[in-house]
Amino acid sequence: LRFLTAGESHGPGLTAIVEGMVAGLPLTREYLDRQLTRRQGGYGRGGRMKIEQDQVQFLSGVRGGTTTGSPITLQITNRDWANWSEIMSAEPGAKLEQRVVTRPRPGHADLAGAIKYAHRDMRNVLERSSARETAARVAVGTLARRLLEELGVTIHGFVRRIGSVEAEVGSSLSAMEQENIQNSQLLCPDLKAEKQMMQGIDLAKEQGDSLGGVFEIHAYGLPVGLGSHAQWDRKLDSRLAGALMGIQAIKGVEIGLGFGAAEVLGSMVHDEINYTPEIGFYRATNRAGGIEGGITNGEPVVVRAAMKPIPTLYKPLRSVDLETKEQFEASVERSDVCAVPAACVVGEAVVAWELAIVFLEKFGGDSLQELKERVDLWNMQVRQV
Ligand code: EPS
Repeated sequence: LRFLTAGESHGPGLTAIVEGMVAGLPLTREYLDRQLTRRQGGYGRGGRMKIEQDQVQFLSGVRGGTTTGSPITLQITNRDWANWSEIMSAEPGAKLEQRVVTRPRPGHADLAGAIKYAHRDMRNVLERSSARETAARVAVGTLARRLLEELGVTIHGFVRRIGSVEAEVGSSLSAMEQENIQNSQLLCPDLKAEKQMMQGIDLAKEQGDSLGGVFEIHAYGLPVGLGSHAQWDRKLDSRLAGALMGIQAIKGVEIGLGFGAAEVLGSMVHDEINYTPEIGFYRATNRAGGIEGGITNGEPVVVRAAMKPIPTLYKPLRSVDLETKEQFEASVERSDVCAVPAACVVGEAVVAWELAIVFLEKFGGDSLQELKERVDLWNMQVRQV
């Protein structure tokens, strides 16, 4: 299972090609669009999201609402393209000079990217480094989510922290917390914390600043045995960390107790092993976050990721012009103040993708039916261990 995305933030749109998805998976545009809409939302988003209305078009690989096993091409149109078609045109006559960027934003890919690719116009970098690209990754990850659903796995993401405000959340989400997340503009299960988070975002906006935070993702219903201890790049935690770090603005990833495990004694970290004939092996706690030795242990997978504040600020930060070499104080026209809820939806998608990969790695199969039969057989065998 693999994919690539292409597309610029103000180009005609985003494209992804997915290779290796099983045949026979029921799939609708609406299913993908629901996640795209979730990604566009969240308190703290800027003006661009009022322009876009992300929807997927299938250009290949799906017929009559079912995958065929052929490569799936997904396309999402940028509505803002209408305002940029001459500036972003592929033709030699494009009006590039109209929106040349020579003033790099600290914290963005602008300057390092321009130096690396020898660009005098940093738009050539920022158009691709923009988090707009994550719309395509959500579409791709949602294909995986659909597959996981068929295998009895559900993915739940929520915002744990915005700036200095942390939500109080149990180690596994209650039905009430899941409902709160669905109704929250910040995907936050703790409604009291949500209010304070919103105040924090309002304050940052007033001050022309931005705010980051932490989101957390739980995956329920995973069998024992996904991933492997046998090689570094087959460890599920390694894969998840890489996928989450690959989301724009993510600066840290934790699994289970994460960094907290480094602060306490081993007896406070490891999960004791229990057994009953009805359940089989299980743990009373889940500090490991469902993964031991890079392999799922049957408990929910729990991961967190930290997002830095968005580097596009109204508040001037000092920088140096690429052409004149003069120092200036950056000013911008349009930006999100906080995009942690959006990043959380992207996080759910990339986690779903990595889980689908380890499922297919272990069980293989070219059709959904074949895969399901193999997973069912495995689950039966595990209960008899
Ligand atoms: C982004 C800047 C903003 C965000 C954008 C990411 O776009 P614009 O420059 O057009 O105002 O809205 O995010 C998206 C477009 C999106 O779909 O999430 C950036 O510089 O990374």
